[in-house]
Amino acid sequence: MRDAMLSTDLIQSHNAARLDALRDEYDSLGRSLARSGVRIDGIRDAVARFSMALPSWGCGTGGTRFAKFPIPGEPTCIEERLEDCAVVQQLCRATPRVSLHFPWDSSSDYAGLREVAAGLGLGFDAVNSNTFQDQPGQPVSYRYGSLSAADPAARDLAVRHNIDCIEAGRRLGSRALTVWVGDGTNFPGQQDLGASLDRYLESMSRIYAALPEDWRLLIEHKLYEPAFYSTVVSDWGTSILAAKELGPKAKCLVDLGHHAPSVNIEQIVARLHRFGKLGGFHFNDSKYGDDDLDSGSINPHQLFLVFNELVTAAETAPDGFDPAYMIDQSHNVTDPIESLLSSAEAILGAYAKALLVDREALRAAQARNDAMMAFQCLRAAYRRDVTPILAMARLEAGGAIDMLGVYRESGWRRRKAQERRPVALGAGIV
Ligand SMILES: [Mn+2]
Repeated sequence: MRDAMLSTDLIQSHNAARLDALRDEYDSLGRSLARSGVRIDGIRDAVARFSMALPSWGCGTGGTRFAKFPIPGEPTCIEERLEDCAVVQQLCRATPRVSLHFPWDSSSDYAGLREVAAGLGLGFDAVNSNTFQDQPGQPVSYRYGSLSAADPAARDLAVRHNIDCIEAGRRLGSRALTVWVGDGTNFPGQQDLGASLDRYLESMSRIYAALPEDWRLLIEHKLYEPAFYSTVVSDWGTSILAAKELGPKAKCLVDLGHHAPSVNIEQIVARLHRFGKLGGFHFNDSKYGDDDLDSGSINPHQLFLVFNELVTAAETAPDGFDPAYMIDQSHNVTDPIESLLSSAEAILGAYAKALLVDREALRAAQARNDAMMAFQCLRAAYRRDVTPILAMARLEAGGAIDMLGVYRESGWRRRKAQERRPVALGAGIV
């Protein structure tokens, strides 16, 4: 990294004061795991290899559709959003890529932006299109839909925008386009439910045709919102059917908050993998029907069970297993950098626990229909406190043992509040 965002001296002195305690806790956990036949260094190394993307838009306060409450010093442009992502990466070392959203992150010089990011130690992950809101001066509105709109001019505009996103992504070094549309209806009878899906598929096939050879098209579904009666791509069933219809480069993206409450998401993950269509994840958490809360803040057990399926899937993947992982949440009451750090830790923790599952014992218990011992295999792994493993992986990669402690002491946000122009109040973007 050419330009470290935070003082490396600060990180080193913070780490030095915490190193003995970490070693003690890591060694103690290592002895305990060894008694179960697990090598702690192997888990640490696997955690160190895991990475996820940061959403550029997650660096600002999100708000809800009612309002947004900006904080002083939040980023106001793509370059400042990249700076904040670099702070997260510098401290946690598990978020080396950024996912951009167009036109929010539009630039006249994507090659230049790629260089700026590289200078900050960052690359780019999937690019995201936006046809769920109109832009100033837009010739035709998405009010009644975009890729599935009845108006062919709205569909053309939405397809064109997605192809522009691919072009921008190509220059940034991305290799995937994520498409989510808010298209749907608020009234029974408002649209023909079959015809609107046909129009969506026809538009998506035009986007698919523009994909470079080594790209993936990630289809994101969402049960409802902003449409409250019917949504065109509402569930994983629609998503996998669309992905199969479009071709091998089309895969399904699972956003943890985009399901009905009580849906078994880990089973969906297993199903999508079984049919070769598991393409990516958006991590967040949900209490009711939202997709905004910090990863692992409400139901960390569900996150663990999702990772349990991912670890199983990685073991059985015939030709590599490489889903696009990204954090996708809305920060309304916290400093976004702190939420992203805390969420990255929750995600890595769920992964580390899933790696601790004794899969041989699990398969044996499943084969003899021993429900209790099969469950105990998962429970034993879930009960472990893996924080020393995560901290050790971070430390060895140059990150901070106590990420939030360093961040607060650095005064980053206070400094940025002096330098950056204030963000206007206004309606939130979810
Ligand atoms: Mn999402």
